[in-house]
Amino acid sequence: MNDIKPGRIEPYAHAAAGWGALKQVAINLVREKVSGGNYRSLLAQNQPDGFDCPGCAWPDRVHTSTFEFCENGVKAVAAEATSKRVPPEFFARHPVGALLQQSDYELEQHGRLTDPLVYDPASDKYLPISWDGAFDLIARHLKALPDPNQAAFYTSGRTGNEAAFLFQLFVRMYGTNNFPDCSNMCHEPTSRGLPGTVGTGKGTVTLDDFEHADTLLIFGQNPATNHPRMLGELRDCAKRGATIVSINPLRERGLERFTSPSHPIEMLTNSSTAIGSLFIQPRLGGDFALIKAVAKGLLELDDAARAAGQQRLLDVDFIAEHTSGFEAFADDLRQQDWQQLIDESGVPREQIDRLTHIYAHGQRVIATWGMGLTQHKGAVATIQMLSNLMMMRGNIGRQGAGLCPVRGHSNVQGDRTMGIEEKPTAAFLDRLGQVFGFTPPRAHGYDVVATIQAMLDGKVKVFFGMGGNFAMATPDTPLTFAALRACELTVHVATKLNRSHLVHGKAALLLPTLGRTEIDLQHGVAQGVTVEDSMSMVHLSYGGNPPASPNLLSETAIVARMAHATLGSAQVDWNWYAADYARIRDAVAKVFDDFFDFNARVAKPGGFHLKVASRAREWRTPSGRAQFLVRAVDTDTPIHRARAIHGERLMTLMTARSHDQYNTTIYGMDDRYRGVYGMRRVVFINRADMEMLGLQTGGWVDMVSVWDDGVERRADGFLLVEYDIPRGCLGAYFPETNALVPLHSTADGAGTPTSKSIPVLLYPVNAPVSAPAGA
Ligand SMILES: Nc1nc2c(c(=O)[nH]1)N[C@H]1C(S)=C(S)[C@@H](COP(=O)(O)OP(=O)(O)OC[C@H]3O[C@@H](n4cnc5c(=O)[nH]c(N)nc54)[C@H](O)[C@@H]3O)O[C@H]1N2
Ligand SMILES: Nc1nc2c(c(=O)[nH]1)N[C@H]1C(S)=C(S)[C@@H](COP(=O)(O)OP(=O)(O)OC[C@H]3O[C@@H](n4cnc5c(=O)[nH]c(N)nc54)[C@H](O)[C@@H]3O)O[C@H]1N2
Ligand SMILES: [Mo]
Repeated sequence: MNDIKPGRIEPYAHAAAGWGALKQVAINLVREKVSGGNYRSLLAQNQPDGFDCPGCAWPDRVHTSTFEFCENGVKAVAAEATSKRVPPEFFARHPVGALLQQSDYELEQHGRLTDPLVYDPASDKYLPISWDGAFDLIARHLKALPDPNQAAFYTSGRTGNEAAFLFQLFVRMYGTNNFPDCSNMCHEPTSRGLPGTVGTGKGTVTLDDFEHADTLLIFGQNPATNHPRMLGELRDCAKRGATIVSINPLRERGLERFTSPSHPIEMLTNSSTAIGSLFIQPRLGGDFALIKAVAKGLLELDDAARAAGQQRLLDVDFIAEHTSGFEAFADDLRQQDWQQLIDESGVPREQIDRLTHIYAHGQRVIATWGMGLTQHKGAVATIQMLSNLMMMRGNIGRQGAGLCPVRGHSNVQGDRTMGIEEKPTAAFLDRLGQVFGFTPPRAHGYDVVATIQAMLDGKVKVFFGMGGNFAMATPDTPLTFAALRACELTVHVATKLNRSHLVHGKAALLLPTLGRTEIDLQHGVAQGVTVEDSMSMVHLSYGGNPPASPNLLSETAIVARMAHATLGSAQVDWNWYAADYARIRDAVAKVFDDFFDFNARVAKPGGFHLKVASRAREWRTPSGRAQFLVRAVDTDTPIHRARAIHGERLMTLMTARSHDQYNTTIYGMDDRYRGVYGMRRVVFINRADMEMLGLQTGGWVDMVSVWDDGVERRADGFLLVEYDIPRGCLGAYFPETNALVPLHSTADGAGTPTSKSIPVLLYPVNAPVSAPAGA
């Protein structure tokens, strides 16, 4: 592509956001050839009567009228509002085999899909098909399966609540709970971990709490890239004098200095706000030991305070009134060896003590976390240890304090709330069955990893993807490709072309859909969809742009027509629901008590806050109390085992996002804040490790995973970049590195692929011939 320049590495010397971000916005609008009319859509982003930004799940300050500027939100919107199209003629010219040769970047750059397509094996091409023809094909396949559990239904987190609700209803009436979703690869350890401690798998704070917090602990997150609007909040906290600690193997730029594009003075004077007060750089996966160390340190400080007759550092009233299990937890902390915590966290004792001091003296503490905590073997235990720590000082369920998982996809939390869940509770199934008069399947279904294995084993034969890019987002790429190719039928509902559409089953459909920025007309009436952000605010979103093609259907309409074709409409009149989304919301209100008066409440500007019981100090645990959990340091991880064999040559690799990507969608080749330009095949490494391995900056390596099943997993041709990263740790971008993640390397108790702790060895190579142009 002509906008790929030769690669270069050049440390970024400026604050995050600011003019650099504004320039990128202009570049993206031009690159996507966004038409004049669609420019206006940018102004409607996150406004009361506009659309919810399809970028991330960070909430909006709806009451302010200022345009909350966000470079990466603009990229997401521009990508959808692009004037480029991929009509059927494109597919007539390009067989699937040829498209497979293109990079992920090129595939998405072709633009928006315009018409439903069916794969023709004779010509190896996608050909046009009518919508009715497409739904008949799906229905025929689904009806032919001897067991509904031979189909799996994937959801990516952009799908609105209405489509998600109808989707799960259809799939359960069809007869399965096979709901793999992007959440399985993302915040699943949060959703599985928090119920064990505080009873509810969601965050306990709202944006208002950020105005009152005096201490913020940011674990494993890169907000400058992934949640840029969060930086505005952190800026205000920093200006107020709050202490902000970043716990991250990398010192991410946006957590150091930030120039707010929403504040003209800061922009005009080229000034910036320092964000972070303290940077702690644990080794990859070291957070559990670090958090446990802080808990132990806090307990020791409290013991000393009590002995000296000084004010206690534990919130003894909260512990007595609201929790159970504290004594066992404290005993375990007292017996815990200090040196083990220091060794496993990779954080020196002085820094642990500093963090402990900050935490012990913070009056209102918020802990936030992202993928740096969730994509590890011990992720569930880590999140539970973080809840333990927060409970020790009663930092849950009071103003300015709380747990704040920062979700990814803009409606990933809402989709789960609507029942996109492979392990549904009996209570939910009872209610769903009662409201719609059927017997929902009880057996738990497959998550992402189990779906891939089931496809490989011939147990899942039909794969339906509601958005996303299953082939590239999932681990063990060659294995996943083989799994998809073994299917009888693969179906993808998508806005843009991606590799999942090309790695298809024997029969395949590609169904184009409306994006959230587009007007969704049903019987001439514009429909809004609802979404739930990371802080449980539910609000309406109305697209304003004309659809990319007259032949697009909304996701809701696609579900309804597929359901009608498969199950008929005797029991549920699917198309009646899809004709007016308010009818679906009424049904949602019947199934979920917390959605009472749904239509009325969501009509108010800004919507409403969905009740989170733990925020109200209502603990939905078996004991009815918040539960302290004893958790031991895990010294038998794949990393420990591989290091026992390979010694210090064994490296731990994390795979994260560059600044110019949205998950598997590559917008460009730069990672500005980390100083990488024009390339993606780079690996960040500590200088001492390079010396130890006899490697040099500018050298090239292949990476090979260390796993115990005899399968060779490799990713070849990465440029070494010296970086401030702990010894023994590496960083690279996904999806290029997904081939290295073993399918069965997952988080205990959550099944999330361990994409941030992959044991690898490096092998030097000559510069690859095609270097360095991208994916
Ligand atoms: N522009 C843009 N926005 C996005 C996305 C995108 O791709 N592009 N993706 C969306 C989605 S789905 C999600 S889930 C979120 C993801 O947002 P993040 O959670 O920020 O995700 P990552 O880029 O994977 O980076 C995680 C951070 O964790 C750090 N880290 C890695 N391993 C560890 C560890 O062991 N311990 C600690 N403490 N830190 C660690 C990395 O250095 C990095 O700073 O963003 C959402 N928003
Ligand atoms: N190694 C590694 N792997 C990871 C991660 C990691 O950090 N490291 N992160 C994981 C995480 S956190 C996540 S959430 C997953 C993401 O996994 P997915 O959600 O499956 O992937 P995306 O890249 O977000 O999906 C992009 C595609 O969605 C389609 N799309 C965009 N908008 C819409 C829409 O409105 N409707 C429909 N129907 N389709 C749409 C477009 O066709 C686009 O190509 O990846 C995971 N994979
Ligand atoms: Mo995510």
